[in-house]
Amino acid sequence: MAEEIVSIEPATGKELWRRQTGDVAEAVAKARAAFPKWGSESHTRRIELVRRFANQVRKQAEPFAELIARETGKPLWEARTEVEAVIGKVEISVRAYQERTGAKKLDSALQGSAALRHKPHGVMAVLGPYNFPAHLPNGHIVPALIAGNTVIFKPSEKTPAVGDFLVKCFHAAKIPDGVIQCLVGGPAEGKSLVEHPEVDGVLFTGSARAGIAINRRLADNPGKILALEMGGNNPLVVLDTPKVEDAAALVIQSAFTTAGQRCTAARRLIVVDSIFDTLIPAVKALAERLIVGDPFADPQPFMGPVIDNDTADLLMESFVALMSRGGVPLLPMRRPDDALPFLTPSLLDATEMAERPDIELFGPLLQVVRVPDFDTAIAEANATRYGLSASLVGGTPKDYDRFWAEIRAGIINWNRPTNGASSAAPFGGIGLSGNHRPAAYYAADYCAYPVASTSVDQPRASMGVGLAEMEAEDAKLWLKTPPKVTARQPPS
Ligand code: UN1
Repeated sequence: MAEEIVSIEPATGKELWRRQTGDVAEAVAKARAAFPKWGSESHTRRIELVRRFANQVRKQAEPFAELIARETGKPLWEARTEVEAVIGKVEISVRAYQERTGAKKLDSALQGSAALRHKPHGVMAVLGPYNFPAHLPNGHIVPALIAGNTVIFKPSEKTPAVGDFLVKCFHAAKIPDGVIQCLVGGPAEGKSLVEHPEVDGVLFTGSARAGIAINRRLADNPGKILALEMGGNNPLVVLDTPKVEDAAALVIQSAFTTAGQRCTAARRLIVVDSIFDTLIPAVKALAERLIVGDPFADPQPFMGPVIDNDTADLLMESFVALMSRGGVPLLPMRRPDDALPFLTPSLLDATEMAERPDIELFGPLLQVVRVPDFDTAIAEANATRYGLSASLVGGTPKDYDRFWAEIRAGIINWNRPTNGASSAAPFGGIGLSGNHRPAAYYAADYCAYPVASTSVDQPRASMGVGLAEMEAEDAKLWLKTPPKVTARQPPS
């Protein structure tokens, strides 16, 4: 019997939405059946349709933002920025398709013409996260559709209502039902979608643990395209700066936006000794002033709850576990109501901790490390298996040059937050953060495969070398009906 997925509003604990889990085999058959027609539509037509989708989203921007705020708990002001990002993704993806995967004629030493063009893979499965339940999957869906793939989108089981709304906007734009589908489900549906032999590609955004499991599942299937956008244990390094308040604001934005539920959130604040005693009190003072509250509260909060009670439990336990390993609480994590997942921003000094666990703690928990100098700061920042984002705050242009050169990450900023990465740039990381298939501007690359062709209007060939002499009798026959080819030297 099919199970039900029930979505709970984190801020109230009330049920928001429920639906039976979808049928994977049925969805794949439908996507497969829709592929030949969609894949052979002209690019112009597909682009026209995704632009119509952007218009549909624009028309329903406010109810969409409200649903995102309700289902994720993020403040309404932030949910509105997510809807804007969904709309903005369309033009960025149109441009990216043309610039990265368009068609071009190649200069060729061969006779005839040579061309580079791209083809869609076929049926793509998109597995979405809950922190940006519309924008991040949309960043795979739109490029996949433009390239000519059909798509089955399985939203996170924590944010299925937003997934369903998003897909309805594609259908309202008259993109056929089989071309983009929303498959409601949990890990079991995700697993069978990934493994289904008729699924040609898997585009995943989520935790490293889940991404590694998918990678393992596809080990015998190297032909399936797999894009993994995973997490980070992102460092923010602070050097001397006269602008301490600004530095503190950058720390807060990096660590606590979306209640710390960004893959690019700063998890580790690495501060040189000379500014530590000035910066940390400023960060602490600002963190204490952050309003944590209901997504619809007026005035608006800075951050809402984390996604659910299990996540809140895990984060509270992690804070205590870090303390038991020698972490010193600078600002303890609090949970004002045990029945709801609201958490206050927290800071913990991890300098004296014996072994700092290199894991992604997906919430408002920032670990601080005090270092004597820039050398140690860089070594500390690189002491991770992840490599998504990193920022340097303060210092000189020369310091940033060095930081950029020595830090191992896919996003390296100066005097800017670790998060809020531009959709117009490639978005991905190294190590446990991804598998070298960055999304956003580079999503076009994994949504189509290149095909190189050379062509001439008639068959024209002859053997220039390596033929045995003909027997005399054969030669006579040959002379009666001479072939219409002229001997040519092979090209040098
Ligand atoms: C973030 O930096 O918090 O379009 C996420 C994209 C990126 C996502 C950024 N702009 O995929």
